[in-house]
Amino acid sequence: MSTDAVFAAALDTAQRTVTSISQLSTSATVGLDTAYATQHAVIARRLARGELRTGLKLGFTSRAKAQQMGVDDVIIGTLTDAMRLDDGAVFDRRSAIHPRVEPEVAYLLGADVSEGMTNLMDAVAAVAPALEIIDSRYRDFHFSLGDVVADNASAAAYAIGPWAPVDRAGDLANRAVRLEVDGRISTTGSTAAILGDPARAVAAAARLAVRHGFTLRAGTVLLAGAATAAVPLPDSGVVEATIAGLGRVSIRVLDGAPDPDEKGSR
Ligand code: 0L1
Ligand code: MG
Repeated sequence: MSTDAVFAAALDTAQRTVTSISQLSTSATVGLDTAYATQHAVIARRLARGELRTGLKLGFTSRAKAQQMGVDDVIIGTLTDAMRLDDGAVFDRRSAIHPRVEPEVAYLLGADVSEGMTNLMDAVAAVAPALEIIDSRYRDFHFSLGDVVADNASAAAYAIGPWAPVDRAGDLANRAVRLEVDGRISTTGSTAAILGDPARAVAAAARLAVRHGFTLRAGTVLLAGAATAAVPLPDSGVVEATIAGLGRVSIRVLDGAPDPDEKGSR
């Protein structure tokens, strides 16, 4: 087996068995090419089990987080339908190792993004508030840049609030963001933390897509990045993100299997 296939098998097993593993980089050099090849192999395993691609996510879009990690560029990961939660749906805390949650801005592409496009925002149809649950498969959330890229940018689950047509949503460069747990403010921030303006996420994703073998097609959801630091997911409770003038989105966290009749739950 190739190195990326071996790494992918370890990460895939860690995710499915909800068991953390050691960093790949403790025993090997994990450069960006190997890391993205591993991520693609992890996703190929998920697709082979019947999952469908739904979108892409960016990570390290805030200067503070990038500096904290000692990196100077954003990273990209893949979303699938198995990670998607309906707005208000239940997330089973036991399906993740040490989950954290982030309030984000999501874009929906209405057209394919092609290399010749001058204004990439022309490809965006709608925008929405979103929640992302991240869950590093590495012990104690410790990783190198290569480790986290290989681990699909820690992607675990996401929920999207009501979509607004992008031309009606207005300028999202500096909107207040609030994350609440059971109605109590957990953290606050601004959409400006996302690349200075979340609208820059589409161009960033397009650049990374060309370099690392992703495609931005019509229907793709793009999680633009976190507007605040990630917060540990509570064992139970309602987690809600609000973006001023855009709307809100929530999930209900349960420490156990949700009622199987509950739509959009996992
Ligand atoms: O979505 C994110 O910003 C996470 C990127 C990966 C880094 C992390 O797990 O904190
Ligand atoms: Mg995120």
